[in-house]
Amino acid sequence: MLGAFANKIKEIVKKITFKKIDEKEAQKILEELKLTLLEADIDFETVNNIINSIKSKLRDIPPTLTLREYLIKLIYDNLVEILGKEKYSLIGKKKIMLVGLFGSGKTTASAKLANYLKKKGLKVLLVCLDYHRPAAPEQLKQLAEKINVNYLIGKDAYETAKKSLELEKEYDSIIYDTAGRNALDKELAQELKNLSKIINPNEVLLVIPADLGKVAKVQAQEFNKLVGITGIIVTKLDSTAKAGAAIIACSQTNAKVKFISYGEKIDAFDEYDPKSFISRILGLGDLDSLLKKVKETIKEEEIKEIEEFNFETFLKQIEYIKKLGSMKQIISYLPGLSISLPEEIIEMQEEKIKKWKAIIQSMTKEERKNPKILNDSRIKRIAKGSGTSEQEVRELISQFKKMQKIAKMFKGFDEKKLSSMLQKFGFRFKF
Ligand SMILES: Nc1nc2c(ncn2[C@@H]2O[C@H](COP(=O)(O)OP(=O)(O)O)[C@@H](O)[C@H]2O)c(=O)[nH]1
Ligand SMILES: [Mg+2]
Repeated sequence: MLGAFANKIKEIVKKITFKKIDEKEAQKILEELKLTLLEADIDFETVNNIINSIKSKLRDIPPTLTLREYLIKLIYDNLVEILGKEKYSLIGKKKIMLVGLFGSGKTTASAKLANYLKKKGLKVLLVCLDYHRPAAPEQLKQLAEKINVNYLIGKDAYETAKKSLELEKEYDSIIYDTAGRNALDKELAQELKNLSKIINPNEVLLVIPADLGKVAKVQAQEFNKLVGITGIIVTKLDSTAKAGAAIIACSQTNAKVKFISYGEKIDAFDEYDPKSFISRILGLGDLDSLLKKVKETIKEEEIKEIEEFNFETFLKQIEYIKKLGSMKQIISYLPGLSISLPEEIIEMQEEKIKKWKAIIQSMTKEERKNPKILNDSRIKRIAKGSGTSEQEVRELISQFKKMQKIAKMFKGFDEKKLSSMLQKFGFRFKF
């Protein structure tokens, strides 16, 4: 729905979320982001500032965040910055005039806006100021009746505008639907200027269809020069691939996007909330759920990193088991698997773990990784080095072998399923 820009941003975010990245990779990703922003027609200086600011902040990652989490957060924050920070409210704005070219969606948006304000509990009047197209007043009338909102239709635009002012006290909000042309010609320009003088609106909202893409910026600037627009309604977000570019283009003008329309239905209309819009662009929900996703992925990777079962990981795993209390219960949850863990390991004393640590530390790296090579003379040497008896070393090797057998059984099991199941018990265990 949001077009090429959104797709590219989504790709970038996915790269960070689901793949391991280092600092070098982060720099590459930032170059990609830079190109994407430039392609969306955001001016060079803004883009450079954003990228440089992210780069310099990346040198100082907060201790509670990983590089990935921080990078996502920085990109998110900067997109919010580009697209406008504030959620907008029209409440309290009495006279609202909608302007825009023919077919941009003014009449539809007028009704949608009226409905939106009505739902907020305001008394709204819809005023037709388009008498160029014979069918225009009828269109407004039908829409107004559909949403059950009062409307004012007269003979011509100026007379109707003046008449509406007499009704001002009776309403919380008056919405003016004006005429459009195919282009912003002299006649339309003059009419809008005159109407604006009569009404003296609190808000002038420019209606721009999203399929204009980047051109939206120029149109916003032209209308702004003419009648001084205070905001933009971007319509037809549902029917174009250029929507992302249009929103960005509009956000680059002084008048910010205030509402979005994304369908023919009356309630396919909303306040433009940059944060939720960016969430949609990123495709992964809001920042919090995004960061949660990153965290989960990182956890999975950490688990994968626990190496093959050998003495190096043996101690780590014993400590996990101890923390868990009893493996038996977990194992009983695993379908088609009934094994029992050596009681000695479950009920092991701290004292013993300390001794085992000493023994393992006295092994060479090779011995730890490949316990098969532990012959009599090696065992003798290890016992001496760790201040334990040969029997204690043999006992450890025997326990290790038992664990290794279990590890092998688990290996045939779907590893991903197993570790995610174990994770549910707060247990990081990987055979
Ligand atoms: N798909 C879609 N169509 C829209 C949207 N807004 C307006 N339209 C349609 O666009 C056409 C022109 O709308 P209209 O309000 O008459 O434009 P106006 O000439 O500016 O008053 C109509 O057929 C509307 O139903 C929208 O957000 N999405
Ligand atoms: Mg119209």
